[in-house]
Amino acid sequence: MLDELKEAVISGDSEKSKEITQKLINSGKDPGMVLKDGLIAGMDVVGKRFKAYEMYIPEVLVSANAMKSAMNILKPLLSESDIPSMGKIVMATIEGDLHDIGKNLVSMMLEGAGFEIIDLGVDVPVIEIIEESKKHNVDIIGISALLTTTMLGMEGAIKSIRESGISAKVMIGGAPITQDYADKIKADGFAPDALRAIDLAKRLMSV
Ligand code: B1M
Repeated sequence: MLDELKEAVISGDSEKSKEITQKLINSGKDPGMVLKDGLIAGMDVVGKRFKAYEMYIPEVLVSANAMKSAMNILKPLLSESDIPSMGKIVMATIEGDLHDIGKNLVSMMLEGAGFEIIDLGVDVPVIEIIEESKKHNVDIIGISALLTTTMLGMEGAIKSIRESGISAKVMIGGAPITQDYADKIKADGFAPDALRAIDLAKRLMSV
């Protein structure tokens, strides 16, 4: 049945993924195993297909939703140690910017890959990013910007984050951002899409 769950995630069937997850739990399966070998395994395939241009953003979102709805069943049953934690990430859309579709997609994919996400939402002042990062002792701070105007605020945000003494790595993304810009403002990393954001976050955790 774990394979069926994996397939339900891949095909983005929320009802089926909830139903199978519930059945697996009722039959006594370990919630950690359901998460790892069903949901995360499914999102892994989605990630690979997205990278190979065999799946597109709307389909990835639907799969991520199927995973999320099954997660609602599993979460109360999982102990801290069952939840694979690749690292803790604060995610935010920069101050002045209300775009969150890309950020949410990146957050969902990172969650699917095993990262713990603290999502601060949109239009987030850097002071809030700093306070929340300290509070949760995060490994990575992820900042998204979709406007060429708000993108410019990233430089000051990174400066303030560094000055606050936080050692978390800063990754940035969003349609107007380029690797050159990320290098210029001394971000630790840039990812052009949600899949590469996973690779980047994994890399940042290992340096
Ligand atoms: Co706005 N908007 N918008 N908008 N909007 C753009 C960005 C724009 C390019 C449209 C255009 O003119 N062609 C333009 C910006 C122009 C510019 O800056 N040069 C624009 C504008 C001008 C505006 C307003 C100013 C319009 C107005 O009011 N006059 C206004 C600004 C409001 C504000 O933010 N203060 C505005 C408002 C809105 C809506 C609210 C209507 C809505 C947002 C709804 C929402 O997000 N909840 C909206 C939308 C939907 C868009 C477009 C059409 C689509 C953006 C999107 O969701 N893309 C957009 C045009 C476009 O991009 N084609 C546009 C899909 C999403 C999955 O991609 O966000 O790039 P994206 O995320 C990708 C990657 O960039 C990366 O991974 C994601 C997945 O692969 N990524 C990261 C993103 N964040 C990352 C973080 C990472 C790593 C990777 O690490 C932390």
